[in-house]
Amino acid sequence: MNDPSEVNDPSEVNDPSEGERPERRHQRVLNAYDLDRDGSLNDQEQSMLANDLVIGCEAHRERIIEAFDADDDGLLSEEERALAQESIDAERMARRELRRVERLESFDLDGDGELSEAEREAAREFHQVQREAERLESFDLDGDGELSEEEITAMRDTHAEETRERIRQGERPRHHPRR
Ligand SMILES: [Ca+2]
Ligand SMILES: [Ca+2]
Ligand SMILES: [Ca+2]
Repeated sequence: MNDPSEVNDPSEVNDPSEGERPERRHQRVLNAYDLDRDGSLNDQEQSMLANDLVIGCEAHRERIIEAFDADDDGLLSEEERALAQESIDAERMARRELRRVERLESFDLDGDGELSEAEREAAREFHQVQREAERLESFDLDGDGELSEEEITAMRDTHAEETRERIRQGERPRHHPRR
């Protein structure tokens, strides 16, 4: 059933957060901290990113400890750590499975239980149209049906702030919590 050569599930590519392609995520992070918009991170921008990553890692670690420190000693024992990992992995797989099923429900037009190239293409297009509509709804302030330069700038600022906030919350941290 599973083709072993298919390492990445391409149907995941369109999900805006989970399954985001690493290079796109990298670009999003870069954009979020490139405050002067010169396309790269200077020392100040880099240290801001580094700071936020530390804050995020700490937040993530605290959440994990809160959830899995069964004996309340403020540390995760090997056992508690293993349990935490197991539970996180299980949750991730459950989410992935749910997305897969939802996608099949919407886009598996011939009902063969898989997304063909054409069905994937349709899914991609659908998501693109949907994203575009969402953008307009949120950022087309003068309601002329397109995004002016100012509206695009406002949208970028909003997205950048959201990304920075997510990083500070320790969502999708790039490093595992410290041992
Ligand atoms: Ca910069
Ligand atoms: Ca199909
Ligand atoms: Ca507009």
